[in-house]
Amino acid sequence: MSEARPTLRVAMVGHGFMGAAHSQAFRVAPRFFDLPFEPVMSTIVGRNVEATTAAAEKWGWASTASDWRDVIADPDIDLVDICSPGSTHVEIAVAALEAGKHVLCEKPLGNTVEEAETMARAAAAAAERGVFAMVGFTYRRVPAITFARDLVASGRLGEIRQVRAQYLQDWLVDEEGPMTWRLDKAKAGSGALGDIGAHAIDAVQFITGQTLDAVSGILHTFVTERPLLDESVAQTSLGGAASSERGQVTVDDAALFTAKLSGGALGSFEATRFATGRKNAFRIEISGSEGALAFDLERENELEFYDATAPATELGFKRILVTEPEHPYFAAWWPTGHTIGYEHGFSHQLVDLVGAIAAGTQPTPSFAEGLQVQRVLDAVERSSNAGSAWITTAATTAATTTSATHEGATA
Ligand code: SOE
Repeated sequence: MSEARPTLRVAMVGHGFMGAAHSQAFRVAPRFFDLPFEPVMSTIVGRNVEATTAAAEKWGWASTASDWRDVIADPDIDLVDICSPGSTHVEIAVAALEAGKHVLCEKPLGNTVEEAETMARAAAAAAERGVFAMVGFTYRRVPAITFARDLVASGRLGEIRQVRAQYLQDWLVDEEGPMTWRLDKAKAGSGALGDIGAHAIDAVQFITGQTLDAVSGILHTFVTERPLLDESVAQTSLGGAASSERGQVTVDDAALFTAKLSGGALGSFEATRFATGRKNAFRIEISGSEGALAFDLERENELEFYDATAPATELGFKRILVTEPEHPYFAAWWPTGHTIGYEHGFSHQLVDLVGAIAAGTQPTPSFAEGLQVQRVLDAVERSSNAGSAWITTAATTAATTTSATHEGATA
């Protein structure tokens, strides 16, 4: 019973979109999954005292703090959950790990490769002491995506030859849509590339088991100035009320790139906030020698599977409803066919994190995996700056353009 479980006392930094998503996971996951620890929602941290207090009351946090250093210094906190903008990740994560707290950190891991390297080093040192860090690529925990990974790993697709990944949103199409921290490079690191392209990179690497080793890309900002937010009006994490002053958009609105994967596959990737009409369409298609898979987050309980070894008369994509108790994570939820939604990935993430902490094993994705995604993001940006030249993502290639692989580059 839950009363008998040891506790895991949590402090969460941030109270925007991700703060809400993580809070509901802390509330719901322990009620549906048999967790080895009972997460306790101890402290929520935010600089705006009024907004933080309101979030604490709404989501059920026991106390508030306005400085993250207070929870690092608090011996009663076991886990620090970082849901604040990318620019804050490195300082908070390193301090928390050094203080012996486990860390869950939203993606992308940092705003630069250097920051991500610092975080990965701190995580490796902490792991030696049984203190663990995980980066929040939550889509890995959508049952259909986990199941896609299982199908690929079991060989059902044969040799993977091509992948196509698109993450399409349209919330910036309105040119008068106001500035948010997500459009400020100093806070967010990059735009569509890091915010949603990072998910595409991680999911493709997770499903295929291959890394993106070289990329050629282009970043573009369609609207370079937007109204500043009116600070006197309450804001939401994705937008708010505009004032008459304008600010500079310093990140990409859209990112397109092609990639060479470590196992020989080719990939095409698109991450955009300008896909008019597409709200949160995260699509992945994997083509192999023996089969293919297709996934769309807007229909996240489904996975399309094409078995190329079937008799010719039966060939065709079949739609699998990934809601059987035998499918990943599903047994803890509803009877077959009773679908789940966006927020469930955050519960699954918590289940896996708590399970790994209890077992004393490294949770995945680790900060090292987060660093690898950061290298890909960095390589895409450098490629775009170099006229779409091919850039390798290996650790030793900072600012290197590989002339041998300079194929099909366009301005
Ligand atoms: C969080 O994981 C996140 O990447 C957000 O930062 C994006 O804005 C959202 O659209 C997808 O999820």
